[in-house]
Amino acid sequence: MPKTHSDIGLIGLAVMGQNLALNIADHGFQISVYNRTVEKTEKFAAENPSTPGGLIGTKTLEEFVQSIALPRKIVILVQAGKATDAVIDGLLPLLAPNDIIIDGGNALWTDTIRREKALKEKGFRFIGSGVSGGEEGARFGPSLMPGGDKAAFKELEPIWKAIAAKVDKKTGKPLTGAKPGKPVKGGVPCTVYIGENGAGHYVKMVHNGIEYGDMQMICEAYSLMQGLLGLKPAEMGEIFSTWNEGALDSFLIEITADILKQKDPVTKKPFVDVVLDTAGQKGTGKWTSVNALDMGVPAPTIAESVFARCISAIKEERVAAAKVLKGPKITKVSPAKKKALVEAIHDALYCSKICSYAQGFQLMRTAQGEYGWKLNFGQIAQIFRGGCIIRAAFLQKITEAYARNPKLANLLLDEYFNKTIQKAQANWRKVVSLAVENGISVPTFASALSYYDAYRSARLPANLLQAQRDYFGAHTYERVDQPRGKFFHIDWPEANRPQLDV
Ligand code: NBP
Repeated sequence: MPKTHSDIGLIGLAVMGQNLALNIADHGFQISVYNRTVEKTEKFAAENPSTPGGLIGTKTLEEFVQSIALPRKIVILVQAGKATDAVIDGLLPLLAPNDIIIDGGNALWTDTIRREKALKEKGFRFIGSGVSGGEEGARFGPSLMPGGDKAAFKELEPIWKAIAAKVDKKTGKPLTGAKPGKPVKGGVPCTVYIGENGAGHYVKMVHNGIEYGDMQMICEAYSLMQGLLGLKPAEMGEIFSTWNEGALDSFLIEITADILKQKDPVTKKPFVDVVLDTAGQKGTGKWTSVNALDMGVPAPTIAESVFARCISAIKEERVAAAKVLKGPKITKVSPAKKKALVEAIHDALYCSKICSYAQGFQLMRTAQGEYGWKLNFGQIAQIFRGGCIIRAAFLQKITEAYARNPKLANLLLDEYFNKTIQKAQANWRKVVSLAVENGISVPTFASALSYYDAYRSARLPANLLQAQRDYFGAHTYERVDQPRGKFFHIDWPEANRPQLDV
């Protein structure tokens, strides 16, 4: 018998909404669902007549709202942007004070800040929750990054904790094996209250930026093995499987191994060889990079991963350019050196990954100052361990680093990461040099190395740069022999006159 009122409601029955609704119902919560196109709701409800909690399909927004227990919890999972605003506008006249709207889409965090403020003024509560893990995560356990009204999240928390991915308490490894109607039992849920207003969506955005970086770095490792060693996809698949047993153990390495071993069902050729080399994007990597530029935080590796997709997209132009622009001929590495080179590429990937995460966490650290959030970076790394695309054993090391020092200025300064890079950097440099010598594009490996070298430089050539700025624009400069914050200017055409303190 269905309850008279559902525990929660969900609007938007595309991939994410359907899977999250089934996940919620699997955990014994009765859920009402609504979709703009009514046929989708009818089909979805008809296909899922007997979930543990119960799924109630509704045809109108009025019917949907009335079917949910007060104060209502309503999850929106529609296209981010205008669609989310349209759904909220439609809901508002139907809601009661204190009802809670939860936006689970990939909203821009500034939109979430705006929506939370506007809804609070009208007496409603708003949570912007990052939902990571794609279709599979939504169905069997996503990583959930809720931000917004803290008291409202307390009311949502039992459901969010129930449906989130779970990791083993001791090892931090994701608990797998969930099936429809049979979620995993026990474990630590991959969700925690992130912070006020847009904090959850901000952290989700940076997660996606880091994901862009991880994916591009893996592609560069693949490209190097192919170019320098001439390895076949299946051989590389085996290497990635081996890597997945060690420090690089992660979802993305695991699926890369699977992909490289996969044959194309049509031609029986290696599957990767028949996939066109143009990558799409939905914008969260770009948002992360634009925000890094806006806040003046160096996140070059993440930005390079977005640009790598941009350059991949201009396929026809590249094909034409390839006929005109010449580079060095690739010198294949001898088979005797294969093992050492594979190990070096592994190390280059791991070091680059550390730098990319260091940049992502720097972004979150700066944003918390900008928006007055109190972010717990160790906990954030912890909830990335299960459910989401960047889940990796490596995240445990980040949690441990912030446990050692919650005020850590940069992950690179943590003893584990510092020692790891010290041990591996000769290999990293060798790989980037080989890539440059052989004309193989490695934008993230190279930019991560450059970031590392710049970050560890007590003196950069910006002295010359600032002098140039003073020369053409009278932008002034600080001096090495004077306290910071004291500015000087030279009247350049007559530079030998005594300098001015401005
Ligand atoms: P989409 O982002 O493709 O959105 C489709 C849904 O939005 C449909 O239910 C559609 O209703 C509804 N919708 C649109 Br479009 N305009 C609407 C409007 N004006 N009023 C009401 N409903 C409207 O779905 P998705 O891929 O499931 O993603 C949902 C959210 O989750 C997005 O914000 C996405 O960025 C985020 N996300 C997606 C993934 C992923 O792997 N796909 C992962 C993590 C987060 P209709 O059926 O009537 O057209």
